[in-house]
Amino acid sequence: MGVTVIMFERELLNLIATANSIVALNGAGVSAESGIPTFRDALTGLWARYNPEELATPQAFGKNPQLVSRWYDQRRCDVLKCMPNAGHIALARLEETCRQKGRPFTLITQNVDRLHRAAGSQNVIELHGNLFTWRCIDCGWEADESGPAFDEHPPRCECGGLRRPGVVWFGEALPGAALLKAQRASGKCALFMSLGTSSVVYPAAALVDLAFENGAKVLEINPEQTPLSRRAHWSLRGKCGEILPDLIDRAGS
Ligand code: BV8
Ligand code: ZN
Repeated sequence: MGVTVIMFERELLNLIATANSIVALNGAGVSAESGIPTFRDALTGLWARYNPEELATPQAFGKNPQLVSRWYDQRRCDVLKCMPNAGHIALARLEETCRQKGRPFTLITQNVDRLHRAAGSQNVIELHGNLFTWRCIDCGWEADESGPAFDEHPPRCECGGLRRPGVVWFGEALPGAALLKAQRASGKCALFMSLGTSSVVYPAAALVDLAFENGAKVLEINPEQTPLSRRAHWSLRGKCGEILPDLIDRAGS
């Protein structure tokens, strides 16, 4: 496992074990150890010449629906072959322990791969949608697509409209109810864990401010420094799939 033995401060372990409310905000780094490229490096191979922020927009879909549909369908099929990793499983375990003790635990994810659900997490807020829900841009048709790759791009609806992935593109509003639920939980928690995210995509990256304002303690886990690192009470350099199971075990929660 190669986990650097990190002397978790007693206070952090105690907080995980007793905090009356915990929020975890996850980014692509949590799924990296399941073999899913993080958002910044999602563009490998044939996609290398594109910038994700250019492909993940309504304008890109309007301009080149075939290309954008192909990219999302490729990611959907790639994710179908992936399994939750030890980080996802540790978070599902923490949620269950908190539930048994009547302590609210809210998992907010920016990820679109649904691996938290696959790991058994129940209370998951998907801020940016997911790769599996596709909808018609004209008639509102919507369905979960977990089958093989589409044979036409973009898939065409019976009404003649084009079908798009149910993700939130740059420039699109996040689902109102999901964002409100995430903001409420972040503003009330005693411990906010920022896990595997570059903390640069908004408004998700602003949730931690609500936690700080409420006097919460903030933990970050990321192999790299982020704009949050200096502000967090604990910023652990390492992989979620390695640190989270160890941390949650030691907290005995
Ligand atoms: C909106 C779905 C307005 C699509 C995604 C201020 C306020 C509001 C908006 C803005 C603002 N400033 C700028 C904006 C605009 C924009 C934005 O934030 N731009 C950024 C780039 C500056 N925000 C928006 O457009 C949002 N919409 O605000 O609309 C509005 C309001 C009303 C009406 C109309 C409009 C929409 C944002 C959502 C975009 N969609 N995803 C898709 O997936 O294709 S975001 C995308 O980035 C993914 O969801 C991804 O999860 C997310 C965030 O990135 P990360 O998860 O952090 O991933 P990243 O690759 O960046 O980093 C991975 C990290 O993991 C790294 O730090 C790495 O070190 C670490 N790591 C790697 N391995 C591991 C690890 N960590 C731990 N363990 C490991 N093993
Ligand atoms: Zn339709």
